[in-house]
Amino acid sequence: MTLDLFGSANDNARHDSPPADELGPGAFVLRGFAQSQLVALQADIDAVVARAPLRHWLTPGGKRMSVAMTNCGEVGWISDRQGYRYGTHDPLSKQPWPPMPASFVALARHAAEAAGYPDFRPDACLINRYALDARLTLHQDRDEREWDAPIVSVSLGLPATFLWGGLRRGDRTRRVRLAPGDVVVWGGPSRLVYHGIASVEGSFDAQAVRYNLTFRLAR
Ligand code: MD3
Ligand code: FE
Repeated sequence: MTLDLFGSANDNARHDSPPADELGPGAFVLRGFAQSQLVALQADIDAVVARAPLRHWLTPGGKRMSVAMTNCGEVGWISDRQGYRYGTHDPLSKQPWPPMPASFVALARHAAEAAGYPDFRPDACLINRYALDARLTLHQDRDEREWDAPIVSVSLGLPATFLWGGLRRGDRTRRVRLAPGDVVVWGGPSRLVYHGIASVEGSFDAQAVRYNLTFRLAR
């Protein structure tokens, strides 16, 4: 893959572009890609949450998820006893999900482009909030109709240990630290890789939390 952001070490030095790690085929960590936008992004998250509050979905098995979630965009990810799915309306308010803030749309598109996926137009943005005790067990993202489009993820707040596995649940996992401002783009052969969040790092601020935005083309 030939990408302007991922040139040689010399290129990076000359252009001062953020370093990128290839996690696997088609999956790239853009370290600090959203660093300069963290304050604006958090303000936009807070505005979405004011209209569509964070909530703990039930899994189809009836367990309360430890991660609190909400959505913006044309469709949002929902879980309840009936299963996992995307829907146009917030089941709590019965209103359509709030629109994606322009800052989200632009960031998702630019990050995808930097990783070699031009013209990414997500219709769904899942907002995840992790308190210190929250976890996301190993899973695949397969509720989307379109598996050719990448997924873009943006980390804010507390750092976390991300688990990066393989195409089978039992494949061994790598641990990757995701810090605020890191953006990860998963596409191609990595789109259906098993992944999760093992732990969130505490800090001196007992109130602090982690946020993650995931942008998807769901339908
Ligand atoms: C790899 N969220 O919402 S983002 C999720 O940090 C989810 O909140 C985690 O997994 C979080 O479904 C991880 C990274 C991520 C998202 C989607 C992926 C990694 C992925 C899809 C395929 C492969
Ligand atoms: Fe996921």
